[in-house]
Amino acid sequence: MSLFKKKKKSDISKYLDSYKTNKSLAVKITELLGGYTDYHDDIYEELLVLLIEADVGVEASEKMIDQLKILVNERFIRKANDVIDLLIEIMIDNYKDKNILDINQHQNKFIMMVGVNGSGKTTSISKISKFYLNQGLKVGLIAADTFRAGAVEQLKKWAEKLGIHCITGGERVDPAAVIVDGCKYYLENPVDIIIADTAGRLQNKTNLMKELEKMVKVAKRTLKTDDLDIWLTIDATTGQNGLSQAEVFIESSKVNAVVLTKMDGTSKGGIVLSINDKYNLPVKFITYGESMDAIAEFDIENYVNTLIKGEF
Ligand SMILES: Nc1nc2c(ncn2[C@@H]2O[C@H](COP(=O)(O)OP(=O)(O)O)[C@@H](O)[C@H]2O)c(=O)[nH]1
Ligand SMILES: [Mg+2]
Repeated sequence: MSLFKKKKKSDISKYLDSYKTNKSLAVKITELLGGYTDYHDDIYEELLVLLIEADVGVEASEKMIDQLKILVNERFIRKANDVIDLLIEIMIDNYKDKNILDINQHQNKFIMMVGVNGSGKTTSISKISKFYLNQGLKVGLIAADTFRAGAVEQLKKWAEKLGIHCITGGERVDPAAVIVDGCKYYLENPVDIIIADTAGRLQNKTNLMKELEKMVKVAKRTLKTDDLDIWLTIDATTGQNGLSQAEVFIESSKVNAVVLTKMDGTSKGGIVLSINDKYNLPVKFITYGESMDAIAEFDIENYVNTLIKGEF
């Protein structure tokens, strides 16, 4: 089997591993629904609490439970298993409805990675680079986190390991200038995908916004395209708190996808549905460990099935 094309089966087992903490949710739902054939309001209330506890978010959970209630009645559903299947169907449909652009079919040229410090930008960039390299694509990096000490070196090291080029401008220089240098370099050299690392400090929100806006503007101008990707890394272990921290990035730049990191940690998993409901953002990749291969393209069907059933 080639390493370059991941088989469905191995993806599934990865998802299973990543979401194993959520098996308890499946068990809890089954236990809750198990003894009933008539689903009254108290049960829906308890189901709502289970979803909120799993990090699905209050609003998204309420919306889904409301839909569930209506459909259980309309379709005369009585068996617990059928209720669970319906909940899965609702979760998948809601996600798909909100993502008109299929991010997995979208061919990207320039990706700017944004997100709070420590959320996993630099590590994810190296994993994503490897993912695309494995598909035979040429990847180039731009080290535009010129703020955090050591950030440029960290990315350079990954680039060396992967055998790819990394444009740097040194530390403490204008990150937009590095972006321009990088885009120019990659225009003149054969590269399919450029990935730019950025600084994630939140201490000065206005500066951060201005800086990100400027980087996007110069990248668009240099590459002569409006079709740029801005991906936001969210640390899954930070749950709803991570989401509110990420809001500043969603406000300041046109984020079009999320890279959900550290799914191997203590994440309760439901966060994907919360991100999607709140911000209409699809999840492009999930990462689940320190190894370079601990990354997978996100698949909503696998995810929801594992979240709710803990199995396939
Ligand atoms: N367990 C685990 N740790 C991760 C994952 N992704 C990143 N990390 C760790 O999180 C820390 C911060 O990552 P880094 O890429 O430097 O974050 P940045 O500040 O956003 O660039 C590092 O110690 C990484 O090894 C992941 O998927 N799982
Ligand atoms: Mg970094």
